[in-house]
Amino acid sequence: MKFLIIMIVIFVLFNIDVYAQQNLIKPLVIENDDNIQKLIDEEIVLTASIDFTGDSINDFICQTKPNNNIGDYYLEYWINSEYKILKKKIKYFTDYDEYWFVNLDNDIEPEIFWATGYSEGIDYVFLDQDFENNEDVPIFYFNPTILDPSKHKEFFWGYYWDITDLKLKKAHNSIKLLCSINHKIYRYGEITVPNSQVQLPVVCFSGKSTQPDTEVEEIKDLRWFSLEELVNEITKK
Ligand SMILES: [Ca+2]
Ligand SMILES: [Ca+2]
Repeated sequence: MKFLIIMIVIFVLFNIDVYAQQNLIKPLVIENDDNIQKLIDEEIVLTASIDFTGDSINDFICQTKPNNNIGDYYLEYWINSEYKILKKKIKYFTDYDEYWFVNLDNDIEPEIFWATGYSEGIDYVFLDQDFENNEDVPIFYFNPTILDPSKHKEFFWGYYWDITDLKLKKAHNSIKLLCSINHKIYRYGEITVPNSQVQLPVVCFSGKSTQPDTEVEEIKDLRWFSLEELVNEITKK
């Protein structure tokens, strides 16, 4: 009985739903498609499938072969399910470049959770897709942490390879993220701290830490924020 009560409290506190859908969706590598190759002059080396438009039909992201004359970057084409090129991105080679999709607001297009950088420092950022201007615009940079209620220690550093999902709550037409803007985390290394932000907030993920001894500084006042509420709190006035 005591165990049951503890589990209920944990589920309520951390919004864990045993039947919950996965919030973070990763593109799935698929075979190259001749219809796509016909659209693009460059040679396609990798095609992934994901619904990045939010209409529940999978779209395509294609990496092309780097041009030897250019060297340090390649082109990435974002093509919708009707074989229309919606975005063409220049991608520079970095040590880390991983992204997931998750809808964080009331428009149907998913936002991008992007982990990128070098061994000296990894940036964690949410991006808003802007198809009209052919770009992905940073919404905010943050400190990722993993909440693991099964361990004594509550918070672990959220290396992207340890993250399994984002702590998200969907209620009353709003989507909320579990975050803290009251913490003592100081990041060493070469990371991006945008001028527009007063701080890098803590954003909570689920997952399992492979480096549980990595110290995470004090984090207080976890709260559910909508994207708008959080951006408003951390933007320089
Ligand atoms: Ca789609
Ligand atoms: Ca959205």
